[in-house]
Amino acid sequence: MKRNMKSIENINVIAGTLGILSFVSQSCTDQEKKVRPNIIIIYADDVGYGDVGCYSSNTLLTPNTDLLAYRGLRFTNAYCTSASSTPSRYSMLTGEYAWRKKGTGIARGDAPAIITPGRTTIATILKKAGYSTGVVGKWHLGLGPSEGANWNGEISHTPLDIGFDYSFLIPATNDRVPCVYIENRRVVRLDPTDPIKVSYTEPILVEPTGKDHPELLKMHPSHGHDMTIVNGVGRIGWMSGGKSALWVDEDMADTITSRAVKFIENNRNNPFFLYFATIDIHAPRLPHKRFEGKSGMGPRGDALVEFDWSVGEIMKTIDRFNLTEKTLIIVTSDNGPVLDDGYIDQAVELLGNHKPAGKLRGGKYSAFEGGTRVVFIATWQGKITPGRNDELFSQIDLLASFAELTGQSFNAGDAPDSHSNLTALLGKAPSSRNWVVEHAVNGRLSIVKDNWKYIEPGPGEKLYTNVNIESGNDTVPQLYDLRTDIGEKYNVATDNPLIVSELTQLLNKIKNSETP
Ligand code: NG6
Ligand code: CA
Repeated sequence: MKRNMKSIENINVIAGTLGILSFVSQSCTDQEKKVRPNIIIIYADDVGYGDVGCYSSNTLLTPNTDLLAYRGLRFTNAYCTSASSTPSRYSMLTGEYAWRKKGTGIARGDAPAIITPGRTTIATILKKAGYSTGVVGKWHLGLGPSEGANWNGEISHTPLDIGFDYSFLIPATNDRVPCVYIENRRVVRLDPTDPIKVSYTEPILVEPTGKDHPELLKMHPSHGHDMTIVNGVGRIGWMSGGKSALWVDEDMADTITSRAVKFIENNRNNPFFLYFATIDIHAPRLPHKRFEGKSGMGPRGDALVEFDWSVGEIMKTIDRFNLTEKTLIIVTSDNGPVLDDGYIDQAVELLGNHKPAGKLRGGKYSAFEGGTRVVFIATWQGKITPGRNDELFSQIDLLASFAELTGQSFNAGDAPDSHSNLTALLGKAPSSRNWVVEHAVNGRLSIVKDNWKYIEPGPGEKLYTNVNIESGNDTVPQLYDLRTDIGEKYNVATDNPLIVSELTQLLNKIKNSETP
């Protein structure tokens, strides 16, 4: 089980096998940089590495996502930074690892803004470059000042304060109150005579809860999710009021996709950046009736079909305005897959042969690869040569890569962990990154370098029993040879003490912010 690290250092250079990129050393031309393409990030929620057709799942049809991959680059070695939503989103937008900053764990629905107004983000960079910037969908990065958002008036500390010109949000997750949309600084369709109250500490018992009134539920919890009932679903947190503003889960994909399409329509004549964060496929999975039964896998599979429909609507809009050669579209996910995430929706029972994490071990929350190695597709017709890209890529580098693409600079300290990897993103050169750090929900860090994966030791249960996901926790150091053991089955740490020591030191350096 020994493998010499030095001997594999060059393995990153991809063989010219059919469908895999081979590089004729190219950098991005000035011409390319001047193009200022529109940039769209379609950010899925909880979509796993094996959850779309083009990542080898023949068990589920995702024709639009597959077509996008066919027209562009399908990355096999791309990572979000964390195995849950808030930290992944924080890191991607700011270019700073969430684990460096307190208060970036899974946010409550009443959390204050986690990214301080004025902070450098992907949106501020692109706005400086002359882009119109918009965010539509799941936010989950807090809103309002430290005392909390004013749900009944003007909301401060929103995406509009960190570089976005337009925002249409669900504040946190679809299983957390408040269950309302927020457009720019206001709750949509709020009746001022029926003000919203939100609490995560003291029960507000004006409306029935899932705990006391299970007979009112159309979707039952398997764990948690038994507080205020909205649209027949028990949520995390309590709320009252805002009746006219409450969302209907089954219409959510339609609602946000139409806002995303409108944003593109309105900005089609100038460069735009759209961060479209879908609600699919996070629980509660309540896709629109027209997707019901389409996957044969119950609500989780149907939500994936709905997700793919949203991807298709964005693609159609870009095609309709002849923008395919002017638009870089990225599809990726905030963390790995989970089946039962708190609602009884037969995700486990109806799974069949489908493998949400593909060949990877673990899933959402986990330190194993299933937690953070994600679907990542990049298309830009005429600029990105279609194929498969096995280069190491991390969402943390999108900020600096977009800055390079649009000729913008920023102070290194403002986005300390983001380094441009533009040529790898566009498939023109090997990755400029030779390691990535992964962050599990319990805070545990792992590092991948030269196809070795090291997980730091520490306490914690091995199985998150509620969700039935292996955590990746162990009290001893873990080392996996991903080249031969992508499923992280064989811990070879004791056979390779030098590699363990090298990776431990590298991880410590990164933790201490020294640029290695
Ligand atoms: C967990 C929730 C889970 C989900 C997750 C956040 C319980 C028992 N579990 O705490 O259902 O909401 O937080 O998911 O409440 S994420 O994709 O937004 O990170
Ligand atoms: Ca998620």
